[in-house]
Amino acid sequence: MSGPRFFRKHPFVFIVVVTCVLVLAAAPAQAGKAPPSTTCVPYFGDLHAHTAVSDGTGTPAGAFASARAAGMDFFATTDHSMMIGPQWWPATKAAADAATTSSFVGIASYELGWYYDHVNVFDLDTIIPKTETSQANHTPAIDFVDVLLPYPTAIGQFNHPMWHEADFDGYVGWTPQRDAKMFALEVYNWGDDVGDGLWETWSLESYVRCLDAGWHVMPTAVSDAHYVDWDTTVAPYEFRSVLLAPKLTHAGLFAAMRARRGYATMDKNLRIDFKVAGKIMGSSVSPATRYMAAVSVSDPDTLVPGDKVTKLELVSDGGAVAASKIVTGHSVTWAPGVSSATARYFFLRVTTGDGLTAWTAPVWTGR
Ligand SMILES: [Ca+2]
Ligand SMILES: [Zn+2]
Ligand SMILES: [Zn+2]
Repeated sequence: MSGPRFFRKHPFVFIVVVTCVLVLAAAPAQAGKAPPSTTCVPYFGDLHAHTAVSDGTGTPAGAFASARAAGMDFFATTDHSMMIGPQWWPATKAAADAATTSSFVGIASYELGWYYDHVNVFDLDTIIPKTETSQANHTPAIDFVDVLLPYPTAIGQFNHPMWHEADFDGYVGWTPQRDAKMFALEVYNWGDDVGDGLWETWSLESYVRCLDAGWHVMPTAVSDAHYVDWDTTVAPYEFRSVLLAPKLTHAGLFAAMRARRGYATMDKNLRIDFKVAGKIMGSSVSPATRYMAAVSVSDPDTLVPGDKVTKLELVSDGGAVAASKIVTGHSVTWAPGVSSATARYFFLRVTTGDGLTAWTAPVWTGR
């Protein structure tokens, strides 16, 4: 939800406000797009959904309207690139722009597909042609990322990594150039994961495997909806990808993506502020032997017992829990200190009364 709308509904709830200034300075080569504000707000939305433009139903305009009605701040339609075609892309873009206001951003994006592996591409007006015809087209993550390299603004998200258990072939093939192109990994994909009973374990393992392979990605939670209402009104669906941006605009959200500044949550309005050594999630700090973290988590649904925060975990390399704390409350804080001479990253994992609920982007240690 947007700040103003949130205030109208919950005028007395403290809003976690985080500073962006250092993070924006550290974001790769998009300074021209960075908004002038230095204060970040968490914006809640979805970065993966389909319409009848490809293999879903309904129109992009309908998808944006549905997301808005559900209280989302942004929504991306990501129809399959090989089905959008040149005739649909302008119309999809026009629908996204028409839906965009001061309190909502519609994003026209698309999903590049091979047989197993899919990548959503953001901030690119050109459709990169790709086909998905046979299992023979299954290729390692390397080949996915390389098709983005010629397009300076394009950034990608590793989609549903455990679909067919492919897991992007273990994320082998990291290079700095490829790393700069991939900003996110879907840890929660409603369409593909829920119901198999293993998805939480798989998602955690996949996210850690990707981070351990060197990729700088933030986690996202998406619908991958293929039907009308785009899951936005289906109880108890509350998946949200959260982007910490100074402004609710296309440029502001894309800058947040480039800075890996955000988190994945299965609660529609859980607010997380997570810093290490004074730097916000998505940042890199200088290598050290001791790190101080600062955590603030709050949920405005104070009458919902399941939304109470029950556990906070600081997770590091290999998925190891470096520190944890049992808590209880709809608004909690924590300031753990961790000694390590080898850790390459720390991220926060949040459990609520409903179970494992949210993971943040890491703070990287520069190792
Ligand atoms: Ca909530
Ligand atoms: Zn897909
Ligand atoms: Zn999809």
